Amino acid sequence: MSDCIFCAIVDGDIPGRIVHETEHTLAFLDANPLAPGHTLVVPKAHHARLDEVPADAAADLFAAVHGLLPRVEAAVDADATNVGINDGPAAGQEVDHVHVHIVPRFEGDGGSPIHAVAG
Ligand code: IU
Repeated sequence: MSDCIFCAIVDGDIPGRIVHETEHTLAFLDANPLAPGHTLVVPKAHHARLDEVPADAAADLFAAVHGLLPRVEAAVDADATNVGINDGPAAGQEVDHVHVHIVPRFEGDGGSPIHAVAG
C-alpha cells in the first residue's frame, strides 16, 4: 500500500467515494467536507506540487474540474463554487498529492472567499 492517502484511493487500496474517473484523473468526495458536495480532483500519478504535474496531465486535471463543476453544483443545488489548490505546506496543503478542491457555496453560508487569506 502506498504511504500517500490519495495514491491509496487511486489504487483502490482504501475506499473513496468516487464521483468521476478518467484515464489520468480521479475525483472523490472530501472525507471532511467544508460543504455538502465538497469534491477533490486529483491526477492519478503522484505529484506533490502543481508545477510538477506534466502539462498534459494538468490539462486533463482542469478539464475534469471544468466538467465536474456544474455537475457538483447541480447535485447539491449550490449557488456558486470555490475552486482552489493549496499548493505547498505554507499555503495550507496537508496532503502532498496535488488536489483541486471544488467547494459548493450557498447564499448566506458564511464561508470565506479564497482571497480572504490574502486580505
Ligand atoms: P489540503 O488542501 O491538503 O489542506 O486538503 C486536504 C483535503 O484532503 C482536506 O479537505 C481533507 O478533508 C481531505 N482528506 C480526505 O478527503 N481524505 C483523507 O483521508 C485525508 C484528507 I488524510
